[in-house]
Amino acid sequence: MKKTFLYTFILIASLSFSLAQAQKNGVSNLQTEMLDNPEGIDVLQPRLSWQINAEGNDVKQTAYQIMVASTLENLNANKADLWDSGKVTSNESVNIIYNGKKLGDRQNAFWKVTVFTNKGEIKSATTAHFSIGILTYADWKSTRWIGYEKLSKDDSVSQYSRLSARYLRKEIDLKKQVKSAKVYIMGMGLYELYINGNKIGDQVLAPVPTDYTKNVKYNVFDVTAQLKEGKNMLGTILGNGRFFAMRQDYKPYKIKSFGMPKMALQLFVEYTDGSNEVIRTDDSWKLTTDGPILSNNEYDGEEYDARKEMKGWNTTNFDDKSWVNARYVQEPGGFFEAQMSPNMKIMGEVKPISIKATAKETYILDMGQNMVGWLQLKVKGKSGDQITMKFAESLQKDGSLYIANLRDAKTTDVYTLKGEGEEIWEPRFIFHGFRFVEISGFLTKPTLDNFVGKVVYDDIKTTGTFESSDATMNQIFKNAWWGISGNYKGMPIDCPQRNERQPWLGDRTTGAYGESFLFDNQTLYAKWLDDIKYSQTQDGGLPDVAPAFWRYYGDNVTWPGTYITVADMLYTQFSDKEVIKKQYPTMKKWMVYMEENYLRNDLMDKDKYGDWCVPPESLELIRSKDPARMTDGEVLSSAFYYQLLGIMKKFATIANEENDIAHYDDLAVRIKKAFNAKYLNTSTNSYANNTVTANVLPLAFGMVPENVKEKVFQNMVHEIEVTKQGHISTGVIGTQFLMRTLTNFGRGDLAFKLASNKTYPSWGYMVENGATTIWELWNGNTADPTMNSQNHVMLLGDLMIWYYENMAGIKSNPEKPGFEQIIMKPDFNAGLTFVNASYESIHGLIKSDWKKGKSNLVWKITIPANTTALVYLPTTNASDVKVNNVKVSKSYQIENNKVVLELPSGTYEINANNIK
Ligand code: RAM
Repeated sequence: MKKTFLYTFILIASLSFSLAQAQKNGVSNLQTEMLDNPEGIDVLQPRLSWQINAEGNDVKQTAYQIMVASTLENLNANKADLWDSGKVTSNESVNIIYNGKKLGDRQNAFWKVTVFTNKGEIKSATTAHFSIGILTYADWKSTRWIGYEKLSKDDSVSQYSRLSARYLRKEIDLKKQVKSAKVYIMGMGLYELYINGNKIGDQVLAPVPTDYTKNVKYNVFDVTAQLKEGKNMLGTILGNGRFFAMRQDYKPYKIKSFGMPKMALQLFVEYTDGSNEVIRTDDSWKLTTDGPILSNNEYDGEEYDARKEMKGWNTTNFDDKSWVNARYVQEPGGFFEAQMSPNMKIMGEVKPISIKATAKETYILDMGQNMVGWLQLKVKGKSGDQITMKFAESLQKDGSLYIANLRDAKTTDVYTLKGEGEEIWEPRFIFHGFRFVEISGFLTKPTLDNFVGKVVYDDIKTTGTFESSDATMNQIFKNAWWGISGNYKGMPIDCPQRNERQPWLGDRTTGAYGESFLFDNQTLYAKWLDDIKYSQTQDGGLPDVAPAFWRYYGDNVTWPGTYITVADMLYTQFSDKEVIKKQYPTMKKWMVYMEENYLRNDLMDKDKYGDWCVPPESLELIRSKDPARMTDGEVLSSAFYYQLLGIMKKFATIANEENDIAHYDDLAVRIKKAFNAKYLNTSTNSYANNTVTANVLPLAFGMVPENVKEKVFQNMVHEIEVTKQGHISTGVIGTQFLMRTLTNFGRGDLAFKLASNKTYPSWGYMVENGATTIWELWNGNTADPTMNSQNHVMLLGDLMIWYYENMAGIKSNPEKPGFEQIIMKPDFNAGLTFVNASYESIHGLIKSDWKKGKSNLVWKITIPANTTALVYLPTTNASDVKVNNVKVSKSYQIENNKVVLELPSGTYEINANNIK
């Protein structure tokens, strides 16, 4: 089967070739490899990107020519019947907007590009392909939503809601030979689709969750190869996901539910004789709720009775007499759109490291890693035997599961055997956050081979690697990788284990930026910005959780402001201007709403969470009540709002809304003035009650008057270094700016101390106490369990940004976003002796591998084709520097006692002596 799931609107054709070879042998020998190949998209003007992977140095694009054709044959014959851009003199290679003939519903397009460089011309040897989704509602009109909206006998709508999965089947008779076929499916909350017994696609827990009253995502698959002339069977299983919500009767005012699972599907078939047929959901589809999945609830787990398996239910050879006809049901309410962000997939496997017997027939399995996904089980036994698996993140002292921090999530899967030899099972519609599993029901001791952990997160590439001379920092990086990936669930959630798992905005304000170095999270976050946009109230308010599965519209600045900072991340890291243009009106509406309702005396007087989760005064506490540790809400919200005004000013230019700039400027001036008047104490050179957070925000946002800047910084350093003895005292807010601000003001060494600390409170303390992910609380091993997740990413703050930008020296120049220019300025004196890091940017692979001796530096770097880098060396003397063994003699600058080279693309080894 051809993978045709829609997951990106950026089509990247990667041209990999050797330029030297190209020039010698001519362009016909070039190898071209396509990275992404989606079959459909939801916009009429898709954006096209390509990467040039060249071996030689100094490769610059001078022009390009894009050709887009309606068939592959046309494209191969150079008949660009949709668009021939002509030769465009430009160095742009990412996000080129399609500008050809108007594309229509389900239109196919094939494209290729010729790139002209200063070293010769390159043609893509293969082609990329996309197709447009269903853009008009009229095309869905005669497709009916079907389902079954009754509870079966074991179902319940309760605190622990239970609902059996819905199985649907429909036999279709294709009278002629199939030329091509595509299926468009909306299966709510979660679906699995089969044709003639084969599962379509490798996605799991699809589609991505949304507020289904606002928008409903459809997935698309090319199923030409799965269909045959004659009888075929379509089958689907529907699970609950976020649709039929967990905790139905528990705080219904807070938790949204959307009803019972339902689906709509269209299958477009084109026959070889040119005729067409469309198969749609209607009430001739057969349905049963009496299948093996007895219950599926994201918080509580899945129950499966293999004795109820219906062999062949999704093939034509099956007797469905006991099934009923599906019922017509109400539409979910939201508009339908193609899913442009990735679904989840099984992204890896974890083999358990130990199994220990506890009580009779009960075992504790250790996966060796706090992971997110599920456990595959292999078992032999009698029909009716039952295996129960309960999941938790850690153990208590007595070796039993620590479940108090799961709150009322049952996190238990139950498998009932059919008794037919070796049985292999894994759940379909749930996930757990766990390292340990308590297993009961085995009659003889199971071995490690009975279990495999399946790692489930969004199908996105890991883009970053990082290794340094500090083992603690390296382990923190690994923990961050596990924590970030595990919490990608079609939206960024806060935690994967307890009865929460919500897409909290405040957890990602700056985190999303750090994450973008580790993962290609562009489409995931572009989707999330839509979720936030759709959750806006009529008057302009934004929630703290979006999609607003929990209705939290508390009006504050720090959590909803994430809408703007994440858009800024997409611009800086991925050069995405369209996202800014799209979201600008709703962002502005929120800014105005907050100003009109909460700006008093030029300060923003609205905050809800404070500097969430600072290290508290006692190790058992969740949140501090000590006024000396907490930062005034007005300080947080005013400083944040000030920062957002600066970002909005930048966005106004991108969105062609320059008229707004004067107001942003004026407001910023007023807020800064009022903020300093009220909170800056010029006798102590500190802000408010002198928490690190109260000082770091104005320093980071440029609010501190020039004449006291250095003094305020030194005062903050004193707080960290002396008062807190080199430890963190910030929560979710302050930690977002701490590491970069320390480094930018010249104390990278203190930032390094915080990053490599092993004592409380620190990230290293988590590592020392066995963490394999990042905790929700600095005191996560001792705090009250009612809010104490062991897999939460919000305390990472700006740590990952600091790893890349300040330690590795891989930073996108904000003036030339998307790494079109890379600022390579590591702090070589912070305390590390080597860093070896890489980042796959939208322009190609960037590498920074440096090693420091007593007075010399060896630095190997890779700069992708069509980009440049500003390379900062820790010496004032250019004659101490050699690039690829050649002394630097000209074309360099001196900036703040550093030699700065502007290097074109390529791979270099730089040697510097007498470094400072
Ligand atoms: C808890 C979690 C979450 C945070 C909110 C405010 O639910 O810690 O991550 O954003 O509080």
